[in-house]
Amino acid sequence: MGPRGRLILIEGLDRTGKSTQAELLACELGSNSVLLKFPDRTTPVGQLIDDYLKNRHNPLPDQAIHLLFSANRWEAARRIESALFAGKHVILDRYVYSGAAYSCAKNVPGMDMKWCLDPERGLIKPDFTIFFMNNGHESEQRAGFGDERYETVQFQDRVKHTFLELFETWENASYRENNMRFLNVANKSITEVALEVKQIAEKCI
Ligand code: T5A
Ligand code: NA
Repeated sequence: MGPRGRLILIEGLDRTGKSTQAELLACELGSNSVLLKFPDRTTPVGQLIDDYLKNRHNPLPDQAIHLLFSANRWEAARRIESALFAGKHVILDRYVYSGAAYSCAKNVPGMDMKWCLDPERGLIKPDFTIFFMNNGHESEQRAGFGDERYETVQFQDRVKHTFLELFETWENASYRENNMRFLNVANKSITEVALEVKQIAEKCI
């Protein structure tokens, strides 16, 4: 059996170019890689999530949508593990950190960070996480911002804060130092970001 592949996560705020870059990285790595995007809107669970995000009047309780996002990752868990053990690199476009950060940022009583992270326990941990940030409110200028449920400037500010708190409290200093990179994508072209992502990924592979 050859070496296990690496699990590389691209995380970050809305409209920072995660999907664009995850696809470019998967292309770069070629047939030796698999790309998975969360939420995966193609599964039955993913279709419920898609409706919730697109329809602001969807009355699903916050707890229920949170668990659906998590279930959507569990649906893919075996696929991820078998790809890794077949020696393929797996690129993830969002994962458990998005799951906890968005739900927690809603400030719903009882849905604290621990509650939000509990359903994610047991999912395989990324070998490397690249977190996309920008300066303040650039995301709202990007195509499509505002189309979906969580895309307001105020909520995105809270999400950013919650992501940082999550990394600070739930990841140890060693993981933050050795297995994470915060990438400021502000005012950088798609090609510039792609080059940085490629360099980071090459080191971790
Ligand atoms: N969510 C998600 C949860 O609440 N819980 C969870 O567990 C998970 C997994 C949908 C929502 O669900 C929440 C988070 C979200 O609010 P999604 O399906 O990932 O999540 O969201 P998407 O609709 O895919 O959009 P994103 O906000 O994630 O956008 P991306 O992927 O960051 O950005 P991308 O690549 O689609 O680019 C957006 C636009 O910007 C342009 C692109 O061409 C595109 O038009 N662009 C650039 N323009 C200029 N310069 C650059 N460097 C650019 N890079 C991209
Ligand atoms: Na995306």
